Amino acid sequence: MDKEHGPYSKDINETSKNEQMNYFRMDNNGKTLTTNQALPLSNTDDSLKAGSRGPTLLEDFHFREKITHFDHERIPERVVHARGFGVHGYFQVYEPMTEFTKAKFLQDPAKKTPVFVRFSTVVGSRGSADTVRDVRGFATKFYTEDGNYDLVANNMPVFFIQDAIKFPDVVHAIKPEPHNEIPQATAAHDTFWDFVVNTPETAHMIMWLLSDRAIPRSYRMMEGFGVNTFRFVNAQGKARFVKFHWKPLLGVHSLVWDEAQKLSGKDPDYHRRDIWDAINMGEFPEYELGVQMMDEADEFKFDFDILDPTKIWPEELIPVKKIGKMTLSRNTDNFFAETEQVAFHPGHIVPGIDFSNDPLLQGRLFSYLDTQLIRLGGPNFHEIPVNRPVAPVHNNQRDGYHRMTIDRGRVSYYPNSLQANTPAPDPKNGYVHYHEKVEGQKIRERSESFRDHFRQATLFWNSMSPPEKQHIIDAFHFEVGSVKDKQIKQRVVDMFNNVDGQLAAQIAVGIGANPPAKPGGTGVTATSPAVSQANTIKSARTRKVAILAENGFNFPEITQVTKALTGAGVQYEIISKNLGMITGVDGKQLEVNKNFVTSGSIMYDAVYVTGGRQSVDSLLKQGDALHFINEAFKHAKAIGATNEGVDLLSASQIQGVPTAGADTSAQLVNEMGVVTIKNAADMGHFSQKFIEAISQHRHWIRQSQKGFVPA
Ligand code: HDE
Repeated sequence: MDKEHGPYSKDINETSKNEQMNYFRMDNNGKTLTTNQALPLSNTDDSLKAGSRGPTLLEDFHFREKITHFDHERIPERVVHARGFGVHGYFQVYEPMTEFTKAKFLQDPAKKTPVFVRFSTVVGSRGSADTVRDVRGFATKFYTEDGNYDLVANNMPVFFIQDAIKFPDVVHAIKPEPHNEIPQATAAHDTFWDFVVNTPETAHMIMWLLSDRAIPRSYRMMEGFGVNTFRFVNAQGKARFVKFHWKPLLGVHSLVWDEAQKLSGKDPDYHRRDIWDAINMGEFPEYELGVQMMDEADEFKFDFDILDPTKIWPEELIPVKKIGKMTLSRNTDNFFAETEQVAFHPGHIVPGIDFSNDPLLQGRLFSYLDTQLIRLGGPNFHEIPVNRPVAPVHNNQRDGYHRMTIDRGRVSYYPNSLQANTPAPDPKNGYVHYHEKVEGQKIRERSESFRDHFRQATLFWNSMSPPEKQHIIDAFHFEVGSVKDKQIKQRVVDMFNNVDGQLAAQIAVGIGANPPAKPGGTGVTATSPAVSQANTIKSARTRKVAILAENGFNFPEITQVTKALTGAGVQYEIISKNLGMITGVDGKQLEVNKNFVTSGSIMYDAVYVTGGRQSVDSLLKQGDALHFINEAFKHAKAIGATNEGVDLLSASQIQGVPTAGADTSAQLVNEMGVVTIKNAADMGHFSQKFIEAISQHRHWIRQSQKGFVPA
């Protein structure tokens, strides 16, 4: 930032957005209390009254200012994506993308472009829970030298509808029902499924929505998809169609439904807390930016329309080229100022990136600017610190609510001679819309090529691993099982019979509907392995282990294990009956992080029970400790126990899984993600296998072993 450009800068780098925001930061610590006019105040506890027991006087300007400001503290919440969480970071391209696009932030691998990302749920209101079944928003603002570029993405690659004119309908149908505002933050009610059965184009998206993708483990473990088809344009004016992807380096992982529901009560802030803590600990979330590119000549070579937002471009047909990496490295200072006021818009574009005729995208280009005008109170929302480009802004737009820029001079029009005809357009470097030839009849009609609604839904279904398929069926049972209208339920079965006959039959069983009269399907047998989470990156890094211990634990044993966990980037917390300190057999103490009342297995990726006779005997007497094990087992999480700790597993409902026996050998037993060892002083082998089990995320094999999953 320099004097000439004020809070703007020509030089965009990793810290330039942060420096710009320094112009607006305020520290109140140690300061005298003032009014908004900077009048120092002597009292803010008593209103001005006629006598200490008398009426309040209208003269009390401080009371009026304080209360009026408070009365106006809320702005309208976003009509969709109301609940969100924002973080700062930066983006770096891997190699110059000159061949494909002239976008400046995609040219120089040495350059770090600042970004702000807001993750969100779609349906719930601002105060709803993080872990509900829903699509997640994944919106990124790049503060580039050519101005702000917004990639306003979701964590699913397709959408409910093909044309933006239906957006108010789908949103009205999924939001709480209007007569009683029930239910909150869920699609599991009549109006939504009524819309679905009357709108077959939703079929593919419904498959994604009922899959594990809709209950992510973490914002750090989610993919992002631009959904709509865009264009890359290079300096020679050559264009290619492009789809954008974010690929998390930690892989794509999900919660299980039972866990997600419980978390909604125990920790409704689970996802925001997770990313907030990770960034504060220096475990910066990273995502690679991927692009699928298609020559314009290939536009009609596929059995789907590449402009149809209910279709993926299967990665096996059109590979994703990873072109750069985003690192999220800084939390916000103030939720309202940054996360609530950030304004995304797919029309915030830079030279080198352009639109396609995808009818959903075309409609989005209208909606986002419109919504910011009402939400942020006028046309100057681009001046709010988080929305300000870092690159300088010069134009003849003036005035309006909350204008902050003090434009100098007489000229606010173009052309002019009083200011040498500036600010002037730049025909060479300025944005030029791609010269696409467009002709057609004015018509309200859907293209024939948009008519196939089921083939890719079948492709998705075919691509799921057995546990993923089971989760989808369970989700149908819950969602459609919550619908009261019997006809709608039956029509769900009939609609999804178009996708797969077996799927429809299994849906029918759980919701009290008739199986399809004739097994249906599309005949598609292909799969797209890239859409299954079974094939994702597995890592124990940043996973969180609950360690159960009481007084009388074995200190050297627990320290060996915790050292190994830390070495692998795994976090842990000590859980005990009471908060405070616990004392080991040798008198050494450890601080308890959480007790059973303030925690639950659902908040962790794995559980470890450490040895020590007295500690384990005490745990054995606590239903909470046994519940911890049973629940973690049911949710398919890694469980580890050493020496006497194994006794707690034997007393739990998971006795069916082999654990280390009481004989004298220090044999390690590793079965279905349950890792145990007895009679061992060296925890090296155990720690290694336990960390491996954590990195597997979940051990679905337990679910396929009948009888192993406690009810
Ligand atoms: Fe949005 N969408 N959307 N959307 N969308 C909004 O803008 C809209 C669509 C997405 O964290 C709204 O500022 C229409 C697809 C995200 O602030 C609104 C259509 C995708 C966010 C709006 C769509 C998205 C929004 C509400 C066409 C994935 C949150 C508040 C049918 C690519 C951004 C706001 C944030 C927000 C309209 C469909 C992603 C009303 C008309 C497809 C991540 O303008």
